[in-house]
Amino acid sequence: RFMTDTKVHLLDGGTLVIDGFHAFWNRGPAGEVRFPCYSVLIEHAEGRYIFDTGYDFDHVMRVLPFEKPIQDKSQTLPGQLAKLGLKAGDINYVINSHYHFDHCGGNKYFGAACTLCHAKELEASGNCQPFEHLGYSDMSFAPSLAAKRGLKLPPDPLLDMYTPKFETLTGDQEIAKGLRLFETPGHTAGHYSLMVELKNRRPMLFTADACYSKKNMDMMCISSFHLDPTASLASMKRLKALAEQHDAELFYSHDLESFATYRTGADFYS
Ligand code: 5PN
Ligand code: ZN
Ligand code: ZN
Repeated sequence: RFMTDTKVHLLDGGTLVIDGFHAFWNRGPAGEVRFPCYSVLIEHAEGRYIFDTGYDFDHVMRVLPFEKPIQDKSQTLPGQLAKLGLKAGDINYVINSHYHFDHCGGNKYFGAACTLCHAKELEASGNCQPFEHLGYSDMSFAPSLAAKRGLKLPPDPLLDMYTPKFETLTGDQEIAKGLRLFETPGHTAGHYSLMVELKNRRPMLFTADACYSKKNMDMMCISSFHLDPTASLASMKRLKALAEQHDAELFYSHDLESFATYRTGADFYS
């Protein structure tokens, strides 16, 4: 590949609903909170990376219809990539922050890519706690682990030809120049957040589910569905410290108000 400045595109993956007591643990208030899911495409001199792959509409309708997914065809990963003149086969690396269904639902499009994640996360997804089963309900990203858990995947032509190659990591890692993964465990066992350095602006720090929204950060209130509340809070504090140390801008995983201010579609960060 020829040298180019790194570009970041945010790929809109639609929205879901959770209860206020899940969005703001032990605080609420109760009531529907609709939030966005999105993927991050990084065009880098060393390859094309996608950080998280959103949710699969059919999976959510089958397993968690109460989360009321709204996702049109243009909000699938093939739809979002097509807007940029790209196909799934153009992606070299998939990075998963963690393996909850709303972050790995589109992995199955990327059979040609190398899949990066924390070693502990891959282990946890194949051997999770009983209260984590809903979070780790979409095992299509790793058909062999699904089989190990005794989960039968619904028929899907995409999966017939899908044998993902995983590369697991531990600790903080610079996976490519200016592309850094930071361990932020607690929400799950092996959760990573991602910092991207760019030429023309402050670094972008993608919290993923270590912090759902700005309001969670401002209130130091964790969201629900966590493995370890104490570790979750420590990771939120770590993200705040990292943002200060690197003068980075925080990008939250599930924040409708913030997402409305993010660049999407053909617009990008560089
Ligand atoms: C959006 C959402 N809904 C349910 C769960 C869950 O059970 O674990 C993680 C999660 C979610 O991110
Ligand atoms: Zn999650
Ligand atoms: Zn999530």
